[in-house]
Amino acid sequence: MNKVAVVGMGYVGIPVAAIIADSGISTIGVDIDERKVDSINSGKYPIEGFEPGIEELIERVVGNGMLKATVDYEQARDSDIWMICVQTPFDTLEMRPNFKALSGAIKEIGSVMKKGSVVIVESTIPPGTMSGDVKRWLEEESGLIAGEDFGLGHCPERVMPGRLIDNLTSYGRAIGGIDEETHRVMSEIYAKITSGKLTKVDMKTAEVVKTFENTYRDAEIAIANDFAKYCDAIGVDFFEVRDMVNTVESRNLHFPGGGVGGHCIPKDTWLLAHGSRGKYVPEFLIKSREVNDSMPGYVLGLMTEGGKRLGLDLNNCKVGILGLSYLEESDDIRNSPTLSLVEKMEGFGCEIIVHDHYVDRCEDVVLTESLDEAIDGSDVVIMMVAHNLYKSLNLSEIKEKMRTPLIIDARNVFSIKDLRNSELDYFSIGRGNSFSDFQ
Ligand code: SAJ
Repeated sequence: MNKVAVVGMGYVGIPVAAIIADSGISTIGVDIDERKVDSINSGKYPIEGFEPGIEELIERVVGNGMLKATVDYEQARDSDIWMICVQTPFDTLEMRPNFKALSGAIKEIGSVMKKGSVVIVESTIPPGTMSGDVKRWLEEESGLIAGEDFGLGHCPERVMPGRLIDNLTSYGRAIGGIDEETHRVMSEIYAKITSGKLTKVDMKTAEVVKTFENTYRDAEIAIANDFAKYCDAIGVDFFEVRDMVNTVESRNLHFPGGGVGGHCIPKDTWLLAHGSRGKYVPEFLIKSREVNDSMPGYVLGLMTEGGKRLGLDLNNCKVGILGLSYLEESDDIRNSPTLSLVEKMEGFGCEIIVHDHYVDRCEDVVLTESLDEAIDGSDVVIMMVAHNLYKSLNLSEIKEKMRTPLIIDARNVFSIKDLRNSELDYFSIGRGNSFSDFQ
């Protein structure tokens, strides 16, 4: 194979393209966002957040000409392999996948792809999508037949923010090919990307591997959230319990928190449920999703309970929320629990200021990069993301700056000991601290 095209220059597509280019294969990254294309072509990684090794890798492969990016699919016309790494969100209002990016990419590819090429989807999709929509769109657009004139495959991405290159080059992969020839080509290219085990399966099995992988995590987090609510209700410290339960090697209780965000976990349960096309409804998994979606509301409940106990008029107070991104040390605000919390607070008349030093713009909130602006004169400070910066905050200094000393720690950023010594009034999710802790 002489040339690979990777469509979708996001946090999945960029390292995929760069690692293939670094293996000595001429690679072209395609994206509709000119800003990203220009950034990559200048040897820069266009996404914020901490990604070890990515800057040097891009600089090297762009510098030696093995990787270039473009907005023009024509420039990738002679690619032997197409890899699609675009987002596949789920529309929870319409209760169906939003395939705008996927269908757009596939139709563009269909209009230029050459006979004998192989199209591989890395994006997470409902089981049955490859042999359904994807195959149909490609055949309609190209006039070619999948499995005869071109290869078709699904190799779900498994990268995790903060560990992109490490994951990509070490994790095993499900190689879901339409036929033996596609399996051969996929095995050859993925052997250049990862040292992990490559397992040949059919396309639907590969689709299920990925949706199960994330739905499983969603359910694990929901268990932690439900346990934490239980512990709060009866005055037990969930984290103390968690440490003891997890001493059993087959247990792995996760962490409770103010919600489950990102563009993977919150949607993959719905993609999985959609994929069974009514033949089976995974009720437990859907309930887990609902538990996780309830957490921003739970944070709001702690705030209103605390405000009531302190005689706060929540219609005339200032709330400082620390953390907007969905995950610590990230700038990604997709499905951010903080956005859900702010939306739920719209009914109140309070002033809300959101701080996040990783996020430089968001139209939906009043955003500041100044911690003082978020904390000074506030009646409530809500810790929604465990950014490292927040872990070094001094609680006594916070108390001095606040008008009313109410802290809601939704990410267990502060130790209970420090909170107790701070003379602040507080709630931490799962710490079982009823208001008897208030001085
Ligand atoms: N979260 C909790 N409690 C936990 C873990 C996470 O509330 O114990 C929250 C986070 O705060 C965040 C959300 O869940 O809002 C998702 O966090 P995540 O750590 O799952 O990170 P993601 O969304 O980047 O998930 C990705 C997924 N990787 C892929 O889809 C390829 C997931 O499968 C990985 O397990 C996860 O990274 C990872 O382990 O880092």
